[in-house]
Amino acid sequence: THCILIGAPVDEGQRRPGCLMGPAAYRTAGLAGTLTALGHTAEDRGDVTLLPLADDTCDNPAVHHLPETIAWTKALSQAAQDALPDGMPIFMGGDHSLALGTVAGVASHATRVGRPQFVIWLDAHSDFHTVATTTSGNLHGTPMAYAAGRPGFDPFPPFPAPIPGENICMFGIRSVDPAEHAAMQETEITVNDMRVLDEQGIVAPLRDFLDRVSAANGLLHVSLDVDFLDPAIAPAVGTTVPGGATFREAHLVMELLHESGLVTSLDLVELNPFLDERGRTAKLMVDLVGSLMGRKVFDRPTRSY
Ligand code: DIR
Ligand code: MN
Ligand code: MN
Ligand code: MN
Repeated sequence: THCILIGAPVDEGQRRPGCLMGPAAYRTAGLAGTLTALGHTAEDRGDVTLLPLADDTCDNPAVHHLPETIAWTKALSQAAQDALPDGMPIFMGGDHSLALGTVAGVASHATRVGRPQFVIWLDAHSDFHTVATTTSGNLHGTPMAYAAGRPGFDPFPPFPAPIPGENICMFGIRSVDPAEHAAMQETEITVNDMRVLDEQGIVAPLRDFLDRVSAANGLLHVSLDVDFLDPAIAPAVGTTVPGGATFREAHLVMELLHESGLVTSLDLVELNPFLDERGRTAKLMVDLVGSLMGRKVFDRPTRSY
C-alpha cells in the first residue's frame, strides 16, 4: 500500500492545548518507518495549513473557534480528495474536529468513483452533536453528525454526500450526551457500546460490519480516537473515560481490519503528547497502525510504554 501521511495539527476543536503537537509526535514515534518495515511505501506530505479565515458565526454562544474549524474542514477535505487517487491517506491529528474535513473529503471521493462510503468510529464518544446542540461548544464532538447529514451545521459547507446510518459503525462508546443519544436513536447507525463488547467481544460485531462493507464493495474510513483506548494504556488524551478498550482488544480490532483488506483511509485523533511521558501513547498508536497495516503478533516490537 502507498501510505500518504498528512499532518493535521488541529487544536481548536477542544479546550486543552496540545493536540497540535500530534503530527510531530507520530513522526517522532516512527510512523513512516513502521509502515516501510511492513513493506509499504510512505510519503509524508507535511502538515496541512489553514486557509484564510472567514467571519463565520452561529446562534449557539457556546461554540468557539468556528472560523478556524470551518477553514480546517475545507483544507482537510481537499487534502483527502487530493490524496485518495494516489494511495491511502493517514491523517495524523489533531483533535477529532479534523474529521469534519477528512470524512467530507473521503465521501466526495467515494461519490466520484461511484462506490459507497463506510465509516468505523473507534471512540469513547459518539461525536454526534451539531453546532446547534453542543453544550460544551467543542466542535470535536460533532464530526459524526456532520457526516451523517444531520441539520444544524449551517455555517459549514453542506456535507458533500451524507453517509447513510447503515454505513456507520461505532465501537467503544461509553460517553454520550442526552442530545446525541436522542438523535442517534433516529438513525440506523450501529452503536457497539462497551456493553456490547463486554457481552459479545470484538470479533462478531466487527465481522458483521466488515461483511456489509465487503458485500457493498464499499470504501472504509477508520477514525481512531485515542480515548477509544483505556486511559491506563493511553493517558495522553484530554478526554479520558474509564473502561476503554484494552491493549489486546485494540490490536485485535486492527488485525481484523487488516485481514478484511477494506480500509482505504485513516484518522489518528486526539493525541495530546503533552499529557504523558516519553511518547508512550504516541508509540502505542503507531503500533496499532502497524497491526492495521499487517503486522502480526509475533512481529510486534517489545517496547515499554
Ligand atoms: C462531549 C465530549 N460529548 C462534548 N465529546 C468528545 O463536548 O460534546 N470528547 N468528543 O472527546
Ligand atoms: Mn484559541
Ligand atoms: Mn472523538
Ligand atoms: Mn473521544
